[in-house]
Amino acid sequence: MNDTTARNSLTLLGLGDMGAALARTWIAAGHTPTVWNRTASKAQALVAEGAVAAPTPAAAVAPNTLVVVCLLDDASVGSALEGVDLDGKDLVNLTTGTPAEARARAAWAEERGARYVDGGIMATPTMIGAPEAGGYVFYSGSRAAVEDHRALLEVPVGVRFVGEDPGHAALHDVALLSAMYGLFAGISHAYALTEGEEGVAPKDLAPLLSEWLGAMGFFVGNAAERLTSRDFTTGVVSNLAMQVAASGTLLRTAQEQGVDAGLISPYLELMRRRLEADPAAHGGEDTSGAILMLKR
Ligand code: FVH
Repeated sequence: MNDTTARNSLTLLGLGDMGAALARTWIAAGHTPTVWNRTASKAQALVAEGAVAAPTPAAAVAPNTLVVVCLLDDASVGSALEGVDLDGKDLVNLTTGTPAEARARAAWAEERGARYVDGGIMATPTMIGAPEAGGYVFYSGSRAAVEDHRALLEVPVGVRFVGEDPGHAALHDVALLSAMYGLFAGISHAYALTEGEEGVAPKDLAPLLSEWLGAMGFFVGNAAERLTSRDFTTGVVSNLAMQVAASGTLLRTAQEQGVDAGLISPYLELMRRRLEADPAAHGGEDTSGAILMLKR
C-alpha cells in the first residue's frame, strides 16, 4: 500500500496554531497522524482526538514516508530534525522561510536521502479544513513527491504546485504577503487620517475603502502586462507626473491631520525618483514603471 491509500501514513512535526489545525483535519478525515511537538503537552488533546504522539522527532519520523513539518522558522526545523534518519522519506516543509532557506533545506534533505517539498501556506489556522475560505498552499520542489501524496496534502487545504525550484513556494508566499502588508499599510493610514474626526466614523469609511480598493485592483493585471511588454506609456490614464504632483497633497493632509506619513511616503518617494530620473521619458508613464526602481 502506498501513502495515498494508507490511513496511518503521515507524520507531523509541530503542533502550534497551524500544526494543530492541520492535524485536526487529517484526523477528521479518518487518518491517524503520528505527531511530535517540542512542548509535549500540546499533543495531548490531539491524541484524545485520534493522533499518535511520539516522544522524539526521530520516533515520529520512523513509521511514515510522508513527514510534514510546520514549525516556527527554518532554524527550528534544523534543530528538530538534527540527527534524524530521513533516508527514503518525503519531507514536506510548511514552515515559513525565504527562498534561499528553502533551497538550502532541500539540498540538506536530499543529502540525507529524502525527497524535499517546500510549502507556503496561504491560509490562517481558521481557514484550514474550510474549503469555502479559499486557502491553499504553494508547493515547490519534488513534483513526484507532491503527486504521490496529493490526496493527503489536499485534505487540510488546496494544493498549488509552482515548480521544481524549491525556493519558488517561498517566493510566491512572500510576494503575496508583502503585497498584503502594503495594502494593510495604506488602509491603516486612511483610518489614521480620519480617526477622531467628527462625522467620519470608521464604520462609514469602511465600505468606501473596500469599494475603492476593489476598483483599484486593476493595477495588479495592468502592472503584469506592462512589466512583460516593458511598455509603460501606451494607454496611460493617470500619468506619473500628475501623480507625483498630487502626492504633495497627500503629505500635507497627513501633516494637517497630525498623522505620521511613514507608511505611505516610501511609495510616493519611489514615484518621485522615477520621475526625476528622466522627467521627459517617465512623466507620461503609468505608475507601474516605478517598480523598476526597486530592483537593486
Ligand atoms: N498562524 C498563521 O496564521 C500563519 C499562517 C501562514 C503560515 N504561518 C507559518 O506556519 C508556521 C507555524 O505557525 P504557527 O501558527 O503554528 O506558529 P506557533 O503557534 O507559534 O507554533 C510554532 C511551532 O514551532 C515550534 N518551535 C518553535 N521553536 C522551535 C524549536 N527551536 N524547536 C522545535 N520546535 C520549535 C513550537 O513548539 P512549542 O513552542 O509548542 O514547543 C510550535 O510547535 C510558521 O512558520 C508560520 O510563519 C502561520
